[in-house]
Amino acid sequence: MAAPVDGAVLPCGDRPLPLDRPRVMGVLNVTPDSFSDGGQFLDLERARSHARAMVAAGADIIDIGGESSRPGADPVPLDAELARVIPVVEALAAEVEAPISVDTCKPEVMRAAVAAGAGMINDIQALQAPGAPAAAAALGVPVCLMHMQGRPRTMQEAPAYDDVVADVTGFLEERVAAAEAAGVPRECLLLDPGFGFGKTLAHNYALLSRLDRVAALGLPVLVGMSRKSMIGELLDRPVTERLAGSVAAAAVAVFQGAHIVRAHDVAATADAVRVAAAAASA
Ligand code: PT1
Repeated sequence: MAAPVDGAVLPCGDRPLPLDRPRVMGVLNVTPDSFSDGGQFLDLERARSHARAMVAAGADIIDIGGESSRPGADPVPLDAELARVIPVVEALAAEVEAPISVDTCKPEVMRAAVAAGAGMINDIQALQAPGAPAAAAALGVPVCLMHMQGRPRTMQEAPAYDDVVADVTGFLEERVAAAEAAGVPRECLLLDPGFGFGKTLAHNYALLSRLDRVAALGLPVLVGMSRKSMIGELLDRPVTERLAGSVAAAAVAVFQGAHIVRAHDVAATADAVRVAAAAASA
């Protein structure tokens, strides 16, 4: 684990989360077009049972998202996102002990989700939407700032960087400064290099290999590689056959300093990150 955040505790409302060991964030998609669940969890009851199963399998956080961000995905209107996400946040906050994170870029969704019991904001646009920095500052919960080049619909058309590691870390530093300037305390910030978000296969693996540079910024690092193209393209495997590759990537990330791994396959990921953390701290 990266030294600068040892002892950090994420202030997720009434469910503070110590980062003394690597944590697994279980993915709960409530989108009809989600890239690997096929809209299976649109139904509230299924979302609840899936979340409970992830907690039983070792999930430390449940990340609820109502707007798909896989390559090619279209934006979702505010009313549709609220209708998908808020009932699920409300139900889960009442029945699972793990903190609930809301995967959104919209300040209105951030506010409604925290009012419904969410204890963390996961923003793939790193608070670049108008009103998002002020909303995050007022809500007082942890915020994950993620790097993305472009927007989901077109981000994989022609990703280009001078130096992907320097460009991504530079962007994250700038967004940390913007968040702090808006009143978000540093203790509330996490960083994510955004695997698969406007990146070629080579860009993604360069970032994974130099994830220590992101960790060196001194804030907790979150990563999401589960079932993504960076696994599938490398191995020539469809989305249903990416478990071993995803788990390997999670282990590498933790060895390189990641604190939270966002994953679909919670039990396997939880074991892998414990092995990686033991090796990293030996
Ligand atoms: C992520 C992430 C996320 N990923 C954070 N939030 C997604 N903080 C949603 C592909 O290449 O990495 N970090 N929220 C899912 N997005 C994608 C992107 C799914 C790319 C698939 C791909 O296949």
